[in-house]
Amino acid sequence: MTTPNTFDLSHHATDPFAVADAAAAVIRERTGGADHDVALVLGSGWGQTGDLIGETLETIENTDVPGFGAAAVAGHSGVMRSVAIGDTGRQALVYGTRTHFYEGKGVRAVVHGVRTAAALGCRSIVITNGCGGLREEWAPGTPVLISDHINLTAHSPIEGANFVDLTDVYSPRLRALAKEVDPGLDEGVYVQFRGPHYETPAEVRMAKIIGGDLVGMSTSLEAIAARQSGLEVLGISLVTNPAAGISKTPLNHEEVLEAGREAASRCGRLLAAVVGRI
Ligand code: 8IG
Repeated sequence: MTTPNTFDLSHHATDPFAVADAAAAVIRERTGGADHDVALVLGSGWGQTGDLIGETLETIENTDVPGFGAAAVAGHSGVMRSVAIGDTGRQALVYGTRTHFYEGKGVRAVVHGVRTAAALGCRSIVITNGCGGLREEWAPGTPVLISDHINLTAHSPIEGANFVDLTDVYSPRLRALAKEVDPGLDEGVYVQFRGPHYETPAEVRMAKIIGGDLVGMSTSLEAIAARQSGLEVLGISLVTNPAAGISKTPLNHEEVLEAGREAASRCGRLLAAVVGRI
């Protein structure tokens, strides 16, 4: 026998996929073994939209599920729900909140919901967020399909030499489906900053120069993890405010919540229709 290794670098002592399996097992048990083939992450402004997908069959406190924590953002809900998808007989797993990278819990915590969805058997995931818009024509309350992203966190959810292809992170098939449902939808490139502070006007100008249309603090790390797990990804941003320097007024979180309330019906109908046909 070798000497016990007392120098336990605990981060590597845990397998994040094993924790996702444990989480999926709890969700499966709480939902009577139901099949879930799509998951949704409801970001800022999207909180009420889950109800339009269908009847909530089960509500599970995040804190009851291995690896999940309570909601850290005002307006987010610290529960996940199993929702009937219309009358299709299928169910969606709807996360009422997410862990943000800026919480400092590490990237594994950020993508745990995505990995749990994959462990549960989901084939696709709809990742939503509230964000700042770089195009003046996108008034607060405009939903925009994410066509691609620029990850400025300098982190990846993938550990080790696993070179995941990100050519079509945001599924062209699902974007086309969303446009069939709502032909007025625009597309844009999402730039993930670390946050939790908003950008300076100079950073917003930079985001535009490097090809961005939307700025936010989530989604791209989750989308990368989803692709690693083979999930098809639909990303939708709700422009809740013009990014700093695009408008004259300072940013505040109340404006974000208000834009969400106003856009709830368009966004809810969009999510419900897409999930019903996914
Ligand atoms: I809601 O303007 C929301 N989230 N980084 N910038 C960034 N994140 C956001 C913004 C924004 N609005």
